[in-house]
Amino acid sequence: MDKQLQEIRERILRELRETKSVQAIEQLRVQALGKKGELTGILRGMGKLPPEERPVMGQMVNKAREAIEQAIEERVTEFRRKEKELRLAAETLDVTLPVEERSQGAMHPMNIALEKMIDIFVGMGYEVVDGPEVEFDHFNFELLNLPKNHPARDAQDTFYVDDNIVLRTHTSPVQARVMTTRKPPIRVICPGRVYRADEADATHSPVFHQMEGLVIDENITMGDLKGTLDEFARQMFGEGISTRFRPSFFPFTEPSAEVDLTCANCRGKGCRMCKGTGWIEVLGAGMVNPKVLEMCGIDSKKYSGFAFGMGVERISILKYNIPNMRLLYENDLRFLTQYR
Ligand code: 2U9
Repeated sequence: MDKQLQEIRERILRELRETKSVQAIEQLRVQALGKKGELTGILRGMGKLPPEERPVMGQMVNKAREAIEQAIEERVTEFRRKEKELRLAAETLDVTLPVEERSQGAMHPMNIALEKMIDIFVGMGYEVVDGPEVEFDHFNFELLNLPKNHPARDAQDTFYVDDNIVLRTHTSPVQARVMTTRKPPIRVICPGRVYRADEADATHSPVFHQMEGLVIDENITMGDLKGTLDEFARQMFGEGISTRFRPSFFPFTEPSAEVDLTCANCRGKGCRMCKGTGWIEVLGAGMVNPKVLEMCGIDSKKYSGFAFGMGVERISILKYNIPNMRLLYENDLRFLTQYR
């Protein structure tokens, strides 16, 4: 029997050295030491031995078992070590390798400017309100004191869908809708796309963007308008930038003003950008025409209000020194990625 034991021990140890996986080791362990294993078989057969030989054989079997278990443990440890080495090698990250160029997105300068414009007025308590771009003549013109035969309506400026429907020429109809559906106090800004039947050139586009604002309450004065726009100018273009009102006319405001801002380029000293004047015309504003208040169902004896309108392209061009409005629409990444 001890020859058999010797043969089993040597064969198992040899096969162990040739195993290629932990599963193969486990199979070998069961084959040698399991309930039906070869060593277990030897132990079962010891009953046939003379009693005085059994303790010696028992010891030999245990020694063989220990040798096989030791060898198995070493083999498994070796496999685990190799596995860990391979995994670490696979997960190793060489941080010195050059990364492939991943182009990042960038916000469009007009969106950057518009977000800032909105933030400034939301910070002053205004609500952002949106409205339809295909708009009734009624809201786009009539309620804004631009009756049917007014020159501002003629076809060269307006895209007509039909006699009563246009592509909105400003975002004023949104304020008109607000005034016909809400009671004062009203404090809204209305950013959005507007359409003019203009030929596209360096400073005009048939589609452009505006942000208008409207405040209706008791005792609203021109001083409130001036103070509001001064604060907007300061927050948008920096300290020392203020407004200058020049008399003007719009049918929907009375009095009306063209509003200049201190030239951000020369801070008012005079330069090429402001044609030496130190001022740049940026927006329009005025006190809401009482007729407009009345047409929108608001008592002009009790309430007054101011309104302003500015072009988002114009604000962006001034803020970012953009030489030509076309750059805003051509989607040239060399231009757009400057604003990361
Ligand atoms: C209502 C009443 C009054 C909005 C106003 C302007 C002056 C103005 C232009 C500036 C440059 C449009 O982007 S632009 O081309 N806008 O000059 N807009 S007051 O006045 C309103 C609006 C709605 C009910």
